[in-house]
This record gives sequence, C-alpha cells and structure tokens, in this order.
Amino acid sequence: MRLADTDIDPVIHTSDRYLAEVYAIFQHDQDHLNSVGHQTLLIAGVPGGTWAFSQAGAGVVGPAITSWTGSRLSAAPPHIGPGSPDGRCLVAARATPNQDGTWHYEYAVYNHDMDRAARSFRLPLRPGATVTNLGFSAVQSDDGSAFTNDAWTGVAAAGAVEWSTGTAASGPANPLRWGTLYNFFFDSPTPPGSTRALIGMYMPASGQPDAVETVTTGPALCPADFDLRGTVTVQDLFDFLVAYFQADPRADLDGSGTVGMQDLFDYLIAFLTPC
Ligand SMILES: [Ca+2]
Ligand SMILES: [Ca+2]
Ligand SMILES: [Ca+2]
Repeated sequence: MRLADTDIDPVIHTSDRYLAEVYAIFQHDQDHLNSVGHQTLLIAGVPGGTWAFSQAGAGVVGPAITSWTGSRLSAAPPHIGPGSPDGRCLVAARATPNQDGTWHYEYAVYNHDMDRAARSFRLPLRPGATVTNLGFSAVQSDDGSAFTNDAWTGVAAAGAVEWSTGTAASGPANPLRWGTLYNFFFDSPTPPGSTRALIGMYMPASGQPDAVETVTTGPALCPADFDLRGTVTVQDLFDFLVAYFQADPRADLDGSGTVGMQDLFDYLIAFLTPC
C-alpha cells in the first residue's frame, strides 16, 4: 500500500481520524465477519520526513467501515446463501447538506470476502434528477500485481450514476479486491431517500449473477418506485400490494406505524401521479 504525504499531512487534515484494519484469513472459516478488526491509528510527522504510526484505544471486531459515524451500512448481497454469486461487499452511505441547498453524497464500498471482486458501482436516479462533482478516491496498491491504480470512471447519465473500471477480459484494470475500500462521491439537488445500489462483479462466473444489490441512501426516487430501481412500472404496484397484504412495514407510507387503508390510497395516488 502506498500513501501520499498529502493524504496524511496534519496541516491539511486537522480533524481526520485514521483506522488500521487487520484481517486474518484461514481455511474453512465459518464466519468471515469476525475475522477482521480495527483500531484507531495516530499519525505524526511532516511531509518529506519520516512518519510515526501508533495504535490508540480499544480494538473493535469487524471491518473499519463499521466505524464510519453517521453512515448507513448495508451488505450486498444482504444475505449470503443459495443464489449468492460469491461473498459480500459492505456499502456505507452518508448524505450531508451543502451550503447552497444541494446535498453531498459520500459512499464507502468495501469488498469483505468477494473473490470475484467488483468492477462497477451504480445508483439509480429518478427522471430529471441531476448529479455533479463526481469523484473517486482509493488507496494506491503497491504490491507488484497486474492491477492498475487507475481511478474508476464516473458517468452521470439519464436514469443512473455509475463508476466502473475495466473488465477481466479487457486488460489491466483496478477492481475492488478483498479487504479493500473505495470511495465515491457527488452532489445533487435531490434530497436523500432510500435507493438501491448495484455492484457489478469483475470476474465472470458461469451460471452466477453478474451483480449484487443492496438498499442504501441516495438521491430520493419517485414515491411510487417501490422496488427502488429508478423507474415506475407495474411491478412496483405488484410489489407494493404484496407488501401491503403482508403488513410489511415498508408499506406504511404515511408513517403511522401500521399498514392500513390510508397507505393503499397514498400509494395509488403516487402511482397515478407522474414523477
Ligand atoms: Ca472467523
Ligand atoms: Ca421501480
Ligand atoms: Ca400507515
């Protein structure tokens, strides 16, 4: 791993917090999530000089991403089991208001135990939603591997914002490998709500899905977009009705605490109102 002086210069980063993570890997491990821990790391020094690193505070079981204060943490896929294409990534998201009334969105995407690695990160956008100031940040690997350190390319288009690196077939790329965390960010005038992130796999696997999903925070979608995929279709209506009849808390649209007739009316009005 290579760190730039400018990434840890205390003159620039006056209030930043650093975490060191240790990941023990062994065969037949039943629970990968308890095989990793993290601890506060203190960094002292000046650019061009020698840096001093020291541990502080108690160690915490779990990956460092779980200590991002104020973020919403979710796993992609949410559950490992039959049908899951590989291990899982963790996604942490945080939306904060900008001074000008727009919102700043930050994402940390961490590959916990996904051997196929990840090559894309995508969020749906409601019709007419705009995003600007797309950014990407990652530590530089210096392991002599065939992978690059190239930034993922961010593209905001109608219907989605997406970052990606090359494919396994396309030559040297910078996939998100085991135990690695990449950062994505942008601004948008659309306030936050629940949305569904899509993470694309780097290595193909015959008969397995090429992407995993998780519900996270992002620019709010249309109220009728019940499946959180960026478009309103009749499938959303079916999904809402299933949730409604099962008294699924997601169908409590008016936030009353129970699923009732008012929620059904609210959904039908939203479904029939163009967004
Ligand atoms: Ca374990
Ligand atoms: Ca939908
Ligand atoms: Ca209700």
